Amino acid sequence: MPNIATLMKSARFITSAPAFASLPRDEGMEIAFAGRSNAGKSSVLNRLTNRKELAKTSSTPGKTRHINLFALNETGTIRLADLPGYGYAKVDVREQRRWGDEITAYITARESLKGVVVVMDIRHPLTENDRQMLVLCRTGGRPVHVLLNKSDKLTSNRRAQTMQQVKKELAFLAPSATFSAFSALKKDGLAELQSLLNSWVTS
Ligand SMILES: Nc1nc2c(ncn2[C@@H]2O[C@H](COP(=O)(O)OP(=O)(O)OP(=O)(O)O)[C@@H](O)[C@H]2O)c(=O)[nH]1
Ligand SMILES: [Mg+2]
Repeated sequence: MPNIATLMKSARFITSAPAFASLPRDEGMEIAFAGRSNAGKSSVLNRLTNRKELAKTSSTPGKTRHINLFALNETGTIRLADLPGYGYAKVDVREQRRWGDEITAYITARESLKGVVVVMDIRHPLTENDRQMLVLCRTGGRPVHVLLNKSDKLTSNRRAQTMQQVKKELAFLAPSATFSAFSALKKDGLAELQSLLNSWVTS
């Protein structure tokens, strides 16, 4: 199998599923991107695939409302999933709860799911919803990587402090989780993320 970094360049949109039940067949491998609304999930996907607008990004939180799937190979057996963001206050409670249920179903039951990248804004890491997501992944036995995005927003000192803090908290919350700093804007941390994703699909 070619390196995932190479496959990413030929990523194409497959479908936008309004619910877990409407996802395409559960075969092959999938890597999901989860996280708080506006943390930068779609921007991270665009950076990985080197495409400006493969996944729709927005300065208005709550943009991604469906599970958006992208294929990395011709047959669609290697896929990326852009999950709807959580924790956006303006989405009404019923809708938030429904999405909580859909994401729970996805994380626990999607057999092709090889790992979950939980994208966080490095300035506000490990919110209550992020913690719930980590617990959910742990329950579902999914490998997790915490991606501390928007690292360009912090000085290198503050970044190092945050990394230390996150390391401590993860030791309790999700001992097997890995983490790294990233900037979808500046490409910082790209090679590290690519190599991690590659290990998920080749393991
Ligand atoms: N400075 C900076 N801004 C970023 C970075 N990544 C994303 N952004 C900005 O953050 C905002 C939200 O990015 P999205 O990628 O749309 O976030 P999302 O997590 O997909 O949001 P939802 O789809 O609403 O859940 C946009 O204005 C992006 O331009 C980054 O690394 N650095
Ligand atoms: Mg999005």
